[in-house]
Amino acid sequence: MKPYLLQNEELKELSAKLPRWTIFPNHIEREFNFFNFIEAFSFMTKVALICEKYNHHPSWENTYSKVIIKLSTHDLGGLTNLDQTVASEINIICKDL
Ligand code: H2B
Repeated sequence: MKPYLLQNEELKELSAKLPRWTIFPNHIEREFNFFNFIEAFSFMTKVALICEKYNHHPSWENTYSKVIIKLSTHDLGGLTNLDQTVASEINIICKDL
């Protein structure tokens, strides 16, 4: 998938398309809370596979049962369709949260 910077109209629609993500000018971010570290790390493993599929990698942090994921496209200096796609797939694997 070739990345392109999201344009004004697409940025306006982003929060509706990505429930539970917070939209910032140059990145999007979501916090996930699990029951324990193993659940959190298992989730991170699934996310890693999604990221590898798109060759698009998050900035993230994990503290015990909490995972914070930040997505941005460093190569283009902003938010792209790749960030949106990866975030959508992450939302699919954690529908219940
Ligand atoms: N991940 C993210 N989040 N942004 C990028 O611009 C990016 C990436 N670029 N993963 C990729 C790797 C690129 O640098 C390599 C060379 O394919």
